[in-house]
Amino acid sequence: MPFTIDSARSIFPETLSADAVPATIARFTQLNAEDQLALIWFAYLEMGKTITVAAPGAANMQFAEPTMDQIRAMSFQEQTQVMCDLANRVDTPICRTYGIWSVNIKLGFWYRLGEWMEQGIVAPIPEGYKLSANASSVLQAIRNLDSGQQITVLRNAVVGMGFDPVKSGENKVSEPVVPPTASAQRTQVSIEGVDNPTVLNYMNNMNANDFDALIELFTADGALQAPFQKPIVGKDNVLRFFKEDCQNLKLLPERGVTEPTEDGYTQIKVTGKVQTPWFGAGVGMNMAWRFLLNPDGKIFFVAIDLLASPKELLNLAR
Ligand code: ECH
Ligand code: GLY
Ligand code: GLY
Repeated sequence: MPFTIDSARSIFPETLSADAVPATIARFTQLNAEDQLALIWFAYLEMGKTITVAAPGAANMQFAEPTMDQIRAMSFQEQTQVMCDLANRVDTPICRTYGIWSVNIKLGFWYRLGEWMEQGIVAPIPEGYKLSANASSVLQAIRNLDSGQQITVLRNAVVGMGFDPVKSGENKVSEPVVPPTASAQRTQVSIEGVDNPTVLNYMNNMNANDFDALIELFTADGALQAPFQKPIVGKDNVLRFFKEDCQNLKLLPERGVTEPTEDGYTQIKVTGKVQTPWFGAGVGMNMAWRFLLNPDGKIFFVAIDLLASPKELLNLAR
């Protein structure tokens, strides 16, 4: 076999991903808990002026409810302690519960806490709170990002909180899986420069939440690399990721390039936009997909990158 997962990761090396996102997260993580919470509060309020976040569905929140009720019943001081513990990743029962929630449940939890902070049910950020100089500079760095990068920073900040001693894969708590879109209601993408059926089926099955069909496009040892993550390897793990973290995404691929490579393998790069159910059409993230298909047309590797700038949408160089 001419490729390993590791060598596949560097196909289309010219692709410029948004390194400002992990760089900002790294700086954010260095801040103390009070600054982290206040910074996100300020960033979230500012972003709320231009983009609208969708309330999580009730069915998606049922797993967080007991914890939410517990927090609601606490004093302001206790609530502040819980939020600081989450930011500090302390080993507490609530931080462990939070640690095994899927990304969407974590986001939904904070969405609800934010509402409660506004309504005076949960301890607010103290009036007149002054960010440290470092925190102000991180907030400014976030302001300078495009909206797709901003929401990725917020998401990754929330994902990093809590305590997960084993980085649980299997025993994650996640929302119910929605049924796939009925055939008659499905949309079909078209991609300028790409007519490869595997790639088109990948986009169409993802858009239809048809993860059982989607996973059959992969080789048994195939891998998927999400933005700023290590590859997820093997069909079982990739399928679990789809069901947990990929519901109701909207993939809007625009253009791409296909080229044969070693031993009958094919590499295909596609660029376009992606929308998350949290922001819908309000935020179009500039993305690239870098596929490596085996001689049978199965996906051996696909990397999904958040691009550094809209200019990168036109960069199809190998
Ligand atoms: C408050 C103050 C105290 C602290 C906190 C607060 C609340 C913060 C809140 C934040 C909410 C943030 C949200 C962010 C959502 C971001 C979603 C993103 C989604 C990106 C998805 C992508 C998908 C790409 C993929 C593709 C594939 O082909 C394969 C799969 C996959 C204010 C209280 C914390 C409430 C809601 C960035 C890019 C295309 C890789 C998934
Ligand atoms: N409203 C976004 C979600 O529940 O996934
Ligand atoms: N940060 C993008 C994702 O993995 O969903």
